[in-house]
Formats: sequence, structure tokens, C-alpha cells
Amino acid sequence: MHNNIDDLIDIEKKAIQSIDQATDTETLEQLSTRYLGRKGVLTAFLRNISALPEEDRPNAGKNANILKGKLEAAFKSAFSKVDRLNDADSSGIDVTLPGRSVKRGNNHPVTQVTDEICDIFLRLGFDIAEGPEVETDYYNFEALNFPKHHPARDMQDTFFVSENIVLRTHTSPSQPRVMEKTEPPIRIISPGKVFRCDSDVTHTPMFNQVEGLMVDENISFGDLKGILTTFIHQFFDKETSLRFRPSFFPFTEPSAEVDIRCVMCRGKGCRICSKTGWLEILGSGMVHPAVFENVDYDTDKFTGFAFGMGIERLAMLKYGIDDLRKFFENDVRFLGQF
Ligand code: 2U9
Repeated sequence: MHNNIDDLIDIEKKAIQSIDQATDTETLEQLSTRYLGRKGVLTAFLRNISALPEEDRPNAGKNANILKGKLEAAFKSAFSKVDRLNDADSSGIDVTLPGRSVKRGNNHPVTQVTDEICDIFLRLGFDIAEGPEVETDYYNFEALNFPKHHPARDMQDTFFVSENIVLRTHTSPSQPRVMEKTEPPIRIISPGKVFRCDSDVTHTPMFNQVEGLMVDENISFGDLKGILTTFIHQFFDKETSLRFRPSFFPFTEPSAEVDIRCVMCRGKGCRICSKTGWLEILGSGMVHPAVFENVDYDTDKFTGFAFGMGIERLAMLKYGIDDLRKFFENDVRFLGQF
């Protein structure tokens, strides 16, 4: 029977050695029962303390309890070591290795540029008005003053679903829908996909637009210039030079296209700006009175301006992208750069 300090040292030596050598849970459980169990070696030592001479009892008890603590700690760490080894063995995965970092995705550059444009106009007090991609001929053409035989209405330019239903060729039709239900003042922008029967190096059958509209009393061409200049300075750079060039659209009169100084050659003339030094970036104008009459707005009281821009084109100019098709190829090496 164990009953003195040498016995304790002996128990410790043997126990620690066996614990270190154990490679599975079962062996460790057996060892734990052998040393710490009810009928275990250490328990027996503690029971026998009463048989020791009185002066040896306190030391023997203290040392036995210290050893008990040591063995409990040794078993705890041995069990967790064996667990880790087992996990790695059975699944083929070493859970102690650091994890692989997960690549984060990002929004498509067209979505990012749309959001950026919308944010600028939201800060200028505009609301977002979205509408259907499959539109009636009425909202897509008639309400916006397209004459009956306008070339845009031709099957060569428009995808017809049926005689009176088209895939919208611009996002402006969302706007007479709002105007029919809302009295001025209104300030809205309409982002979204549009569809045109056109496909070559610089045209895709689907692309994205943002069209805008502001109507109130006393809205002038000066307001149009102010809002669009602010937009361009925020979207590109506050030093960007721009010009308003007369143009024509059925839904605006007078109409103007807006050019910025070429972002590539800064006005010297290059391939991108066809040697003109200028790049066309959006169309605009004062809303044609015929459009107001279609939505029952009082043309003596209200005036307004409208504008429209192609998102892919703006994204190409802002980021120096040379090929429109890159937006539609879904190559992560391209998309991941934004
Ligand atoms: C209403 C009245 C008028 C919206 C406008 C443009 C000029 C324009 C094009 C730019 C490039 C489309 O993507 S693009 O091909 N848009 O030039 N859009 S004014 O005029 C409206 C809108 C709504 C009620």
C-alpha cells in the first residue's frame, strides 16, 4: 500500500509517463480511472493517510492533493490533444490550420455607376421612379411625342412583343406614368435597363440608362444648366469643362446635348474623341408642351427640363474602358477591378 512521500513521487512519474504516451481516448479514460477513480491509486493513498503517524499526515494530505490537481490538468490537456488528432485523422482536415480567406464579391461596375449617379441626384432632391421593362407603345412613344412614323418606332430599332407592347427603348416612359398621378413640383430620375434592336462593337441590344425630369413653376434652361453642371462636376471632376450643343429630340424643345472635354487627350484631339477634343455624355432639353398636355399639366403654369444618359458610356469614360462588350462578358478578372 502507498503511504509515504516517495510513493507519491513514484505515482506522479508513472502517471505522467503513461499520459504522455497515450494516443487515444480509451487509454486515457482507463488511466484516469486507474489514478483518479474511486478505487484508484491516488484515492487509496488519501484513504491510507489515517494510518500514517500523526505528524506525517498533514504533509502527505497536502502533497497528495497537489498531485491530484496536477494529474487532472495533465488529463485535460491530453484529452484535448487526442481529440484534435482524431478530428484531423477522420475528416482529412487539420482543424488547427488557419482558414483560407474568403474572396469578397463586388457590385457590377454598371450597378456601381448607376448607384453613384442616383446618389448625386438624390442629394439634389430628386426621387427615384422606376417602371416596367415591358411597356405599352403609348408610354414608350405616344406620351413622349414621338410622331407616328418616327424611325425609333421602326421594327429595326424597337423590339416588339405585340402590336402595342414593346421592350422599352428608354426609361423615360416611367415618367409620364408618375406625372399622370402627381401634380408638380416633381423631381424624378429613372434608372434601368433599356432594349434596342441594335448590335455591333459600340451597341448592345440591352444597355442601362438614367433619365431625369424636373417640373415646377418658372423652371428655365438656366436650371437645366445648373443641375447638369453640378452633376457633371460631381461625377467626373469639379474642373471638368463642358459645353451645351443644340440638338433635337421629339420630347424636348429646345434640346441640347452636353459634351465634356475629352478625358483622354484633355482637348488636344485623339481617337476617343474623333479628334474633336469633346465627348458627348448626355442629352437634355426643356420638356415639349405636347408631353405636358398628354398628362394634363397646365402648360401656362408649368415648365420643366429633362435629360438622359447611357450608363455604360459614362462608366467607360470614367474608368477608361475601351470596349463596351467587357461589361457583358462576366469575366471576374475585369469585374473584380471595380
Ligand atoms: C419626359 C420628357 C422628356 C428625357 C431625355 C434625352 C434627352 C436623351 C439619351 C441619352 C443617351 C438616351 O442613353 S441614351 O441613348 N437621352 O438624350 N433624354 S431628354 O426626356 C424626357 C423624359 C421624360 C416626360
